[in-house]
This record gives sequence, C-alpha cells and structure tokens, in this order.
Amino acid sequence: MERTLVLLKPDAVQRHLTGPILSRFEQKGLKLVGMKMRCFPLDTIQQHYSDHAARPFYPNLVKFMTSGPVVAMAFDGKDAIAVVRTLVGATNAREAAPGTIRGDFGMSFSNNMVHASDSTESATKELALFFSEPGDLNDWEPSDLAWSYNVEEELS
Ligand code: 3AN
Repeated sequence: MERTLVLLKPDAVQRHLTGPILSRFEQKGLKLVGMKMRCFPLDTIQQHYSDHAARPFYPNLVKFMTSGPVVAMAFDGKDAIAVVRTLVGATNAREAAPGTIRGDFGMSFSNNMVHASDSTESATKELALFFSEPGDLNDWEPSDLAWSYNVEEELS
C-alpha cells in the first residue's frame, strides 16, 4: 500500500470542482485518509515547489497557489502514487487525455487544478508538509476492501 498527496489548487475550488475531482479518486477505489482546506502560508507553498524555484514560472506558480483556498487530500491504495498521476493526466491540460481530470476539466498549463506526488520520496515529504498536525491522517478499514482488491493476491 502507498500513500500519496493530492492538492486541489485554487482554480479547482473557485470553479466548484472539488466534489467532482474528489469523486474521481473515490470512485477509482482510493481510500481518503486526510483532507483539509486552507489558504496555506507562503512558506509552505514555497517549500512545496522548491524544486521549481529557478524556473521562470515559479513566481506566478507561488502567487497562484496562495491566491485562495487549496484542498489538500491524502489517499491510500495499491500503487496509489502512479494510479493518482494517471487519473490526473498530463501537466498541460490542453494536451491531457480525455478521461483524465485535467483532460476533462481544464484548458490551462498553469491552472491545471491538481497537484499529485510523483514519487515515494516526494509523497513522504509532501504529506509531512501538508499533514503535520496530530489527527490529520486517519487510518480506517474500508468494509469493501475484499471486493475492491483480491486481498490474497494483491495485498498480502
Ligand atoms: P505536474 O504537476 O504535472 O507534476 P510539474 O511538477 O512539472 O507538473 O510542475 C508543477 C506545476 O508547475 C504544474 N502543475 C504547473 O502548474 C506549473 N508548471 C509547470 N511547468 C509549467 C510551465 N512551463 N508553464 C507554466 N506553469 C508550469
């Protein structure tokens, strides 16, 4: 099982897409284990995007990500990091495949609605950044687990 971070960016919140996007992840079978809406502080966003600090789009990215509330979510699932990235689609929403979140809901490279961790290292770092308070992450046992997976083959 893996755990991954998803951020619904300010454009997703403003466009009333929080519910539809969350539904995509839930319907796929990912387990929601954390969710918070915040105008995250500048230093949290700067830290989150520190790998992009030298890129020309970085100042606008930070400005955009601090321009309104963001919904941070944590999901568990088998291969959750790759599964979530596939559901999200290509960075440029204009080129993202139909059926993906960006492909179905967006037209922008910058305002592309969703961030999703791209590796186990990033997921660990990003989850610690956005879900650092006690009680932020909640383990629970889905009652349909044995229907969503072949437990013996896939989860043992
Ligand atoms: P992804 O979110 O698909 O993993 P990254 O990590 O390469 O994409 O980029 C982080 C964010 O920076 C993107 N979600 C997008 O909002 C923004 N971004 C990346 N490349 C560009 C670009 N060339 N022009 C404008 N914004 C960009």
